[in-house]
Amino acid sequence: MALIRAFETRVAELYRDGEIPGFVHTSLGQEAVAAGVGGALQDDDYIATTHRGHGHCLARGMDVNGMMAELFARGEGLCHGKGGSMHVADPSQGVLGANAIVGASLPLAVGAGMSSKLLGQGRVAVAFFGEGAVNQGAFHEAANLAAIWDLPTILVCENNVYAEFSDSRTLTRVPSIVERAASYGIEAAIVDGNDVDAVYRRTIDAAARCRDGRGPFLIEAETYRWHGHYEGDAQPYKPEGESEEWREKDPLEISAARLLRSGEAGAEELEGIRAEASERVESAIERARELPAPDPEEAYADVFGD
Ligand SMILES: Cc1ncc(C[n+]2csc(CCOP(=O)(O)OP(=O)(O)O)c2C)c(N)n1
Ligand SMILES: [Mg+2]
Repeated sequence: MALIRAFETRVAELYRDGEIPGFVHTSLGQEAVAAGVGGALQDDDYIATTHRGHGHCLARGMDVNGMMAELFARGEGLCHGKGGSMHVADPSQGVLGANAIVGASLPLAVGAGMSSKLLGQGRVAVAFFGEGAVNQGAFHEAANLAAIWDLPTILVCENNVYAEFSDSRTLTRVPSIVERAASYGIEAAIVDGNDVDAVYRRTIDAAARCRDGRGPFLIEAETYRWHGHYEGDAQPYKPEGESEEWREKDPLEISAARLLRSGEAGAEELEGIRAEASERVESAIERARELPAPDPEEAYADVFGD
């Protein structure tokens, strides 16, 4: 969570300052979902994520330097600078990619779950998606197939209240994601998405079910995005005081307080974790700044199967 917080905080600043091109959507405030799920998965499991996917990729162990270089559109980035923030991917880490198409993570994770099942691999596939994506056809087709074929797929809905500039509760007559999962016969549970332990425990259970052949599970993680839909969004649609209320439920502070209370960590150790995360991010930024832009000759490499 500390690494995601440091990464996203600096990415927001670098985007504002014009150092990162394209569009950037940060997951500040949602770190516990990424870390709780990421920590519960095994090394060969899959994830497919969204336009707000930096945290999921980092929690999966993706290389910080390669990710930062990708966001800077450098040739040494994980996708050779062609993907950027919204398409960063690393199949070697089981990351099937961030995705600019809302809802597209779902069919990808269902496909990965299907391959795991057919090959008898015991690998679990996670689809991260927002609550807005539940209004897309892709969610419904994917959920139905995952259910009827008992696929080892965990559907992780990050319910962060908003879809672009709308309160998601105004976009459907059935705002409960758990209820919508039930309509496909998929068991589901709501979890406090700002509590990393709760997310972790729920994912451990869901993954065990998947590996036992008991089919998919949906987790609705209730959380909030601290920033706008994209960096630069002035957020006039958020009611006064709402952001402040959610910032009181900072997932990092919740965990820190718990660790201090239980004596599992001391203040110095926690400070050290944050400092190390910042150092890793700063060093990735320095490195990305020095890297050259991709060679124009490379423009058509890796395109259409080349
Ligand atoms: C198929 C498709 N439709 C619409 C969009 C435009 N769009 C981008 S993000 C977004 C809202 C997504 O909301 P949600 O799923 O809740 O994710 P969040 O941004 O809150 O993480 C929309 C409508 C898109 N990228 N793809
Ligand atoms: Mg949302």
